[in-house]
Amino acid sequence: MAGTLDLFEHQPEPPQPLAEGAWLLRGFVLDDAEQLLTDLQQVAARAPFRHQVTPGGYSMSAAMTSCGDLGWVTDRHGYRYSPTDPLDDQPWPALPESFKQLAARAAERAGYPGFAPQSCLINRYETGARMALHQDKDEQDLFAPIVSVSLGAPISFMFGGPTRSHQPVRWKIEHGDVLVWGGPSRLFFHGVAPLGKRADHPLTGSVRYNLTFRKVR
Ligand code: MD3
Ligand code: FE
Repeated sequence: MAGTLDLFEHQPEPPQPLAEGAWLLRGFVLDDAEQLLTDLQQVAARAPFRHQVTPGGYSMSAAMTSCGDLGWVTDRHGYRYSPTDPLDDQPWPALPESFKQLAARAAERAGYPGFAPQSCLINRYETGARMALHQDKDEQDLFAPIVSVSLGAPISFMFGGPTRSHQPVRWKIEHGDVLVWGGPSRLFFHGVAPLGKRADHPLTGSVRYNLTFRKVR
């Protein structure tokens, strides 16, 4: 028999469709967030956050690092996936067990069973940091979904369409939310509005982290 208090317990929300193949799992990682943040700090202790430079010569406002078999890098020569960290030419830190489990569980919940990421790109946003509208197309496998996990301060996520001319829709994305992108939405334009001055979270202060899990090849 369920006790009265069970009525008030956290119920997992059903996945919310954002576009064909794209799902928002609100609060999906709330129970795992502290473990994920601890493991994230371990990764960053080995492969520090850095502001990478785009081929056009601009320094990115979001600081990044990676873990897994491949990491996403950019410099004057272009965007690519690299098995080693250009800062020390050593392999990236391994994917923490908590990361792997979470990515697979979220993908499965959104209808993509058997997801085994090769790469986790970790973005760190501080006040004013943003990400301009872009497509993710540096991966060879465009059938595998991308799983994105938001931790810390909330942000306004911009979700466009298959071409740059589609007016983006803004979604407020909060700590614990997971987004899964597969099918047609895999190549949709997206970006992040500048992190607000008042953005705040008890676990991270004014910082927001985003993890994106990818199968690359
Ligand atoms: C839609 N990161 O790292 S996550 C990125 O919040 C990136 O740090 C943003 O865009 C961030 O490339 C957005 C949400 C996201 C990630 C991948 C997508 C949305 C996506 C791939 C295809 C379509
Ligand atoms: Fe992206």
